[in-house]
This record gives sequence, C-alpha cells and structure tokens, in this order.
Amino acid sequence: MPRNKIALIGGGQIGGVAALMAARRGSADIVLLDIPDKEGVVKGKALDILALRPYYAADVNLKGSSDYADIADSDVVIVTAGLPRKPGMTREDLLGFNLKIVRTVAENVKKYAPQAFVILTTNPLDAMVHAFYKISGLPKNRVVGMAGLLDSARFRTFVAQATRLSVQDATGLVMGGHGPLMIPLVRTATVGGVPITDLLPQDRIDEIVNHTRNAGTEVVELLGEGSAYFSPAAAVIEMAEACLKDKRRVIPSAALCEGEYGIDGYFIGVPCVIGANGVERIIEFPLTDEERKLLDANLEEVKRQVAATGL
Ligand code: A3D
Repeated sequence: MPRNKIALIGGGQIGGVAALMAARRGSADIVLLDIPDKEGVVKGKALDILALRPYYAADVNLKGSSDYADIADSDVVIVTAGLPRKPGMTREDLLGFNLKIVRTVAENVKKYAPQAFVILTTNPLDAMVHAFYKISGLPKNRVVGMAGLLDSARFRTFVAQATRLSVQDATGLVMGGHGPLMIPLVRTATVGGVPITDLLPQDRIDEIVNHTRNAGTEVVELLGEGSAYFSPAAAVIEMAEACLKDKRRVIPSAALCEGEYGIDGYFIGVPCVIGANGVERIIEFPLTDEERKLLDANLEEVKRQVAATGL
C-alpha cells in the first residue's frame, strides 16, 4: 500500500517545523513547497530533516520543491503560505497581501490536488479560508482552518499552570473567529473532569481567558519578528493525522457553517468531527445568551474581513 502524502505549501517557520514533526511521527511522505526564490531553502530543510529519520525509524520521504506539480496525489495539503504579523500589527493588516498568495495557492491546489483535505493557517484565518474555498471550488468538507485547536491548547496550558495540575488532564474549548474576540468557553474547561470553576477563583479564570485571547500577540511581541510557529505546526499535524487515520476527533476548526449555530455561509471556529472525509460534521450544542452575544460579535468581525476580500 502506498504511503500517505502531505504537501506543505509555505516552507517558512510553520511549514518547516510541521515537516519536522510529521517526519518524526512518520505521518506520511512530505513535500515542502515554497516560491522559486526559496527553493534552496525548502530543499535544504528537506535534506536536513531526512537525516534525522533513522533515530525515529521513520521511513517517510521528504522533498523540497517550488513546482506545484509535486503536490499531485496529496491526501492532505497544509497551507501556511503568507506573511506573519510583526509587532504592532493585527491579523487583519495582513489581508490584502495574503489574499494574493492564497489565490495563487488555491488555483494550484485545484489544479494538482483537488482530492486533498486542505488545512490553512494563513491569517486573517477565517477570511483566508473563505477565500480559498471560493477560489478553489473544493467541497466544504475538504477545506478547513486551523486556529481553535491551538487556541484551545493555549487555554488548556494556562488552566494547567494556574491549577498546577497536568496539562494532559486539562480540557477546554475555544470557539469563534481567530482574533481578539475568540471565545474560551469556561464552562467546558475541566481538569480531569472537575470544572475549573470549582478549582480556581473567578479573577484567576478571567486572567486565563484574557491570556488565551492574547497569547498569539504576546508571542509576536516577544519574538520581535514573525509569529508563533512551534505550536501551530503541532496543531496542523494533529489535524492532518485525524484525517489520515480516520480518527473522528472532535477538533475546533474554522469550518463552513450552513445553518449551524444560526450562521450561514461563513467559516468560523466550531467543534468539528475530523475523519477520513475531512470535516465529517459540525457538532452543535446550545449556547447561553452571553455566549451567543459573543459569537454574534465575533461573526460580525469575520463578515467584515470576508467583505474586504470581495469574495
Ligand atoms: P513565514 O515563516 O513567513 O512562512 C511563510 C512562507 O510562505 C514563506 O517561506 C514564503 O516564502 C511562503 N510563500 C509566500 N507566498 C507563497 C506562495 N505563493 N506559494 C508558496 N509559498 C509561499 O510565516 P509562518 O510560517 O510563521 O506563518 C505562516 C502564516 O500562518 C502567516 O500568515 C501567519 O500569520 C499564520 N499563523 C496563523 C496562526 C493560527 O493560529 C491561525 C498561528 C501562527 C501563524
């Protein structure tokens, strides 16, 4: 049986680390693709990563390329192509520049890998996923944005730190668009099934919620150049494996809502079942009035960004 294949479009920070993580895990054969100016860089990264496979008994192949024909037959395409933020920038500031990049990528994925499950990270996330979907014409279950998994991992991390309990046992769902209005749902947060409202005082919980919303910006300010890449890379490989191994994992992802949560025609972060068919379904559950208000505000932001793409 042939091995699965993952194409990483964008061989920068997230793309390079995602290639490393996928290779270590033996997830699939990997193509790391970037623009012709960066062909040497992606070929160099591929050659470098190839030489660590013996330590992990990972018999997968890696190839660096600037030729989109190399993504043919990919099972999963991960799109990280696009400018990251600089200190002082919002994700929205990237819209015009990254839209041009997403257009090129979408046209090439449609041409060379129309059967793939496509996961995007390019910011502003919800609008770029929408643009990719419109331009590529791929089915809605095959196009998704990675954000909620990372935002939830940040939420879980800060819950574990505050309670001084294992991050493995910390759970918590973050819904909504990937921006300052994202919604960490406190009532879903537990450690080993114990609600955090029984473990922490309200002011500490408020701090965790704010930290979750601002962690991406905090990393940008600390790095001084570029944005988070280790944790986003880990998240996209988790999502890729959920599809390749048909795990039917429940992962908050930017998926196309067509009536779910009363939202119609927009990609926004909602709990999704990710399996062999990509987004197998969106899981709906009733929101409180307050959560509903937050989601509505969030949706307005996403709509504004989508309108700015003209698509
Ligand atoms: P970076 O290290 O700059 O890598 C991006 C790569 O894309 C560069 O190597 C570019 O040369 C390449 N590229 C540009 N145009 C094309 C093209 N047409 N085809 C192929 N490759 C191209 O950025 P990064 O990896 O740090 O971040 C990538 C994107 O992810 C940015 O837009 C970030 O804002 C975004 N990001 C999203 C999250 C989420 O949680 C959603 C988190 C962190 C970063």
